[in-house]
Amino acid sequence: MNAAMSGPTSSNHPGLAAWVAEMAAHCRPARIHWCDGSAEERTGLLAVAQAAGVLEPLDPVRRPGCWYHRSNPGDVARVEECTWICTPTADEAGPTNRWADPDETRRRLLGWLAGSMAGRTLYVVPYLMGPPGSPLARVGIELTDSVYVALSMGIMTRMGRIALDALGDDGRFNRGLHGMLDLDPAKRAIAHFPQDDAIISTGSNYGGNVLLGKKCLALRLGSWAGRREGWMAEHMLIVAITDPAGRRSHVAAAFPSACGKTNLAMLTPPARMPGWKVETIGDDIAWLRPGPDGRLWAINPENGYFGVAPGTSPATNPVAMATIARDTIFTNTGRTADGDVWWEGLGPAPVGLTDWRGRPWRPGGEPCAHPNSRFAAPMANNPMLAAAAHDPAGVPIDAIIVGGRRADTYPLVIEARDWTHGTYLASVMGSETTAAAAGVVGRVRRDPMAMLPFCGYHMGDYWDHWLATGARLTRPPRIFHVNWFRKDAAGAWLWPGFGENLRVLAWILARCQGRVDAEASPLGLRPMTGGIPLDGLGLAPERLALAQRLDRDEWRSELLDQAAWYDRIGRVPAALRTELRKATTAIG
Ligand code: OXD
Ligand code: MN
Repeated sequence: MNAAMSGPTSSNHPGLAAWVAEMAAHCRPARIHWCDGSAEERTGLLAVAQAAGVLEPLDPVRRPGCWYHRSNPGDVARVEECTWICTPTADEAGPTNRWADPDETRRRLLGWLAGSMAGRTLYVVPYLMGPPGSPLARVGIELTDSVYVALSMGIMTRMGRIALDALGDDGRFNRGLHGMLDLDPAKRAIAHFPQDDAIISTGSNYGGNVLLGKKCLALRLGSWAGRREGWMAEHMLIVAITDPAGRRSHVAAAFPSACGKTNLAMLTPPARMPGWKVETIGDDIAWLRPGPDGRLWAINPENGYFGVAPGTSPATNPVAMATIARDTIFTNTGRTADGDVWWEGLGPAPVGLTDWRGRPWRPGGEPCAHPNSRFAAPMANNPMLAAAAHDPAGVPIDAIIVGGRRADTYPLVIEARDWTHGTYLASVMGSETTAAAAGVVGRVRRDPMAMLPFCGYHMGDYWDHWLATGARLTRPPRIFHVNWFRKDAAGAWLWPGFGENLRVLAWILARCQGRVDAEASPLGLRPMTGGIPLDGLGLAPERLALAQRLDRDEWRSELLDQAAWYDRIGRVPAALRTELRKATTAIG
C-alpha cells in the first residue's frame, strides 16, 4: 500500500524524490509529510504532537507558544557508546571514535528499520545549515518518524521550503534517516557514513542523537567536509563584542558540552562595566574558513539554541531567559502547577512541582529537572542577536578561546605564543565530564578543542588540519586558554564567572588589539599585574593570584598525562610534540 502524502509533496530534485520513495518503501509509514516550514504547518504538527501526548502546551500567558516534552527516562542524553563512525578503515576514524564497518552497519540498521514505521507518519524535513547564500551553507534532509524531531528541527535549523530552494533541482544534500524503533536501547545507534554523506539514527528521540543537523552533520560529518574542502567545523560559540571606545571584535570559543558556551554567547556585561556590548552570533557550533584577507571567517550554521536548562536564571543568563519566554520546547525540566517550567537554579521552588519523570516533587530529594534538561528556542527570540548572525559571509574572528572545567592546575587565562602553541593547548584540553552525555559525571577527561565526541575522523589528522589551516592565515586569530572553574583548597570558586568573565575578555581583546603587554610563563603569556580589570568586583587580588597560580607539582602530573594522551592518539603532528616537550622542559 502506498503512503498518503501531505505537505508541499516532493521537490523537482529527482535524486531526492527517488531516495524518499526508496526509504518510504523500506520503512513503510502510513503517511509521508513533506515539511514546508510554514507557520500553518507548525500549528498542525503541534496539534498532532499534543493529541499523541508527545507535547503538552504550557500556560499561554506565562509561556506563550511554549510546549513541554518528557522523554523516555532511559533516553536523556547523547550516547557516545552507541555513536559510530563508519569509514572504510578503522584507522580513518582514529582511536577516539567508535568505528563500525559501513556495509555491515547500514545493513543492520536498515534491517531494524524495515517496516518499522507502519501506522506512523514519515516526516521529510529539509533543512539548511548556515545563512542562505553562504559559501559554507549545506542542505540536509532528515527523514524521521518523530513529530518532536520535526518540530525541533523547525526551531534549530532553517527548515522547509528555504532548504529546498537552496537545494534546487540537482544540488547535493546530506541523507539522514531517523527511526525511533520504540526507543529500544538495544537498537540505539547513531551511525555516520562520511563517504556517502549519510547518517542513520535509531532507537532514540533525544536531541543530540536525533536532531541530525547539529552534532551529526554540523560537526562529525562537517569536520570531514572541512578537512576535504579546506575549512573547519568546530564546537564553538561566536560572539561580537563592542568596547566602550566602539571597537568591535569577534570571538569564537570552544568549551565542552554544558560548560557555559550558551552563557558566554549571551553574556550580559556587569553593571560596573558600562559601555560594553555583547551580541550573540552562535552558541554551539562554528564553521570557519580562511578568507581572501588572510583572516578566519565564521558562520553559525544553526538557527536556534538547544541549551541546558538547570542553572539558567535571570541572574546567570537574563538574555537566555528572554529568549525562552516564548515559542520554546522544554524537555525534561520540572513543571509547575500553573503551567510553567522550573529547574534547579531558577529561584525558589514553587509548591506543587512535578518532576521530569512526572512525579510530585518535594525539596531535598532527587533533582526536579533532569541535569541535562533542555530548551529549544528560536535564535530570532534572542534580544542580543547580532545582525551578522544572518550574514552569508560570516564574521572575521579576532580571538579563539578554548578551555575546560578544571578544579585545579589550569590558570584563569593564558595566551598561546602563536597558532601552533594554541593548537597544542587546545589538543590537550581536559574537562570534567557533565550530564550532557550518558555516563559518569565529574571525571576529568581529555576533550581536545571540545571535539572529543564530535570529531568525525582521526584526532591526529584533525590537529594536522588545524596546523595546516593556521598556515594559510596571514592574520590568524590569537588563541587563549581559560578556566572559569578553578577552586581553592576549601572547594570555593576562585573566579565569579558568568557576566564577570567579560573582564577576562577585555584583557583578551586588548591583547588582540596590541594595547596591553603580557608576561612570559612556562605555560604561555599571562596578564601583567592589573591587566585584568577588577574595579568594582570586590575580588581580593590574592584570589586572582590564586586563580592564576602555576603549581609545578600539579603541572608535572598534568604534563605526564598529556604525554600519555599523545601516546594514545599516536599520529600526533611533530610540531605539537615539540610544544609538549618545550612545556615539560619549562616546568622542570
Ligand atoms: C549539545 C552538546 O547539546 O554539546 O550542544 O551536548
Ligand atoms: Mn554542544
